[in-house]
Amino acid sequence: MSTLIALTAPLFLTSCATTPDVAAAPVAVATGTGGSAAGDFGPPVGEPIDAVLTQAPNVPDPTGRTEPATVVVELEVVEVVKPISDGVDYTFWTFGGDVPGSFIRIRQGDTVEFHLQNHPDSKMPHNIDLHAVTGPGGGAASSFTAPGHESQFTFKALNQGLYVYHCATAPVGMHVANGMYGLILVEPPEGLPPVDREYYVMQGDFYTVGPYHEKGLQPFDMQKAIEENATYVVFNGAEGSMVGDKALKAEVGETVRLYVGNGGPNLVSSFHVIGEIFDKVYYEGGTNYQENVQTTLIPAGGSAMVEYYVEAPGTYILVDHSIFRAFNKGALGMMKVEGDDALEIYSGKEVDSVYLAEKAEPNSAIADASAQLVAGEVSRDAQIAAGKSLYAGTCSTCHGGDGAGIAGVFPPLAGSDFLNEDPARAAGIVMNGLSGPVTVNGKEFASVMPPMSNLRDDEIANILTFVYSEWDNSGVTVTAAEVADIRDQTDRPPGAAH
Ligand code: HEC
Ligand SMILES: [Cu+2]
Repeated sequence: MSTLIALTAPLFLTSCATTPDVAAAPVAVATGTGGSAAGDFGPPVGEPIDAVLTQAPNVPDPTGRTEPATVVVELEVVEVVKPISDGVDYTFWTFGGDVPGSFIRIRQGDTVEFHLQNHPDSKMPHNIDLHAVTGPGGGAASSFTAPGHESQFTFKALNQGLYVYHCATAPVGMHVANGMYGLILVEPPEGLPPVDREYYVMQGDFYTVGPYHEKGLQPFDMQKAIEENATYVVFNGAEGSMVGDKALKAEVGETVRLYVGNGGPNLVSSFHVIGEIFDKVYYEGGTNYQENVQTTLIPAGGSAMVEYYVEAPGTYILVDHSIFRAFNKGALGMMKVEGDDALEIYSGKEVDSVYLAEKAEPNSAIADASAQLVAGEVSRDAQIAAGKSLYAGTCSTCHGGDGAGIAGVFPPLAGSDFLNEDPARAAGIVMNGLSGPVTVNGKEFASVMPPMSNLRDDEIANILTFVYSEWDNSGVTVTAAEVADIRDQTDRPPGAAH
């Protein structure tokens, strides 16, 4: 191991506005190959360059430089309230206004003059630890910044690679849990091989007082965070950040590179794209790559670059393959690929809506109903529209898209005397399941319906209001409050969520 890198100025220990002359300081590197020994460490050439920062999923253009430069990075910490899911708000602490923080792109050998600003409205002091920095604390000691202040420090990027940065102000876990992380790419001197599309995807786990999908502003739950019991696991700061209109895009015949990070604070990501094989994975964000990979591990506080060529059109699903996180905590995104069918490679139907449940399509209807509910009152029309999507994803597998069921196996919901007799009982069945025998329209069923324990009260209310509005059913409206009452009255079966 060659680790003998001597930077003469003690720049990481001081928190001051004057910048020691890092660029001019001699860099002594051990002889050897690779790592920080193989670089382009000449003095910065030309005028200082202002870094272009981007918000996920966008990535700045390649630096395109063949010589090291001084790069000025200005990053502002802002504390913002934003949705983490439909109808669920969270107070994020951000580098640059969004989670993950702004993407920073530099070249190995660059001298980075880093300015960290903390917005005057912030409640907390913050700092930054960049894993791309060689020096104690990765910049943290030099960048402690009170609200309304700015700090400055300078570092030379000795190692190429894709690095996480994060806040390291105590309590560190809490700052990271609130979204304080992002990626900095240090290109190799010759640049990375060109690709057609580059995207920035970063996973994070979040801990809220209310359970998954409980509406309203949700505070951070320290105890859940300590127990690593995540309420949400999401890409790019929110459930649904990359679905529907916001899906990543590519065309058949293009090469795609994803810069994937994991902010944690706790969980390791088993990053996978359903329907694609990674042609190359620069595992752990380093220099070497592995080929033909299905799922790559991304450590908390780590990264990977994954590359693939897209041969067939359709929707590809990005997940954390710890799969409950994808379907029940939010770790699901999409890449939509357009182009001519490649039937010799894949002949089949588009995204399977049964597999993906209500996540298959963008859900403005579900978002709308959630927003109305949070605002005070949700209209019957909004409930029906949301319930329709939820039904398609949750109930149609068994009861059919038309509510007809399957004779002898799944009872009908269309014109069901049993359903129409007692809406409260129907709500109880959805949350707790049902084990036969049960007689519907004169026919006996002796089967088992599992509890739909992923559904919250408002979702059950919307589904039932939809079901009752269709197929000659009674037309009653079921409210979230009514469902909540029923939940309070029933004993929850063991293992049921919520
Ligand atoms: C995995 C298959 C499955 C799914 C998914 C499912 N059900 Fe059922 N459901 C059944 C079965 C089987 C029965 C009959 C159980 C029995 O025999 O006791 C049933 C019975 C019912 C009944 C009472 C009988 C009737 O037809 O009126 C209602 C109401 C009902 N389901 C509603 C729903 C709703 C609403 C959803 C979606 C939230 C749903 N079910 C999802 C399998 C399912
Ligand atoms: Cu912080």
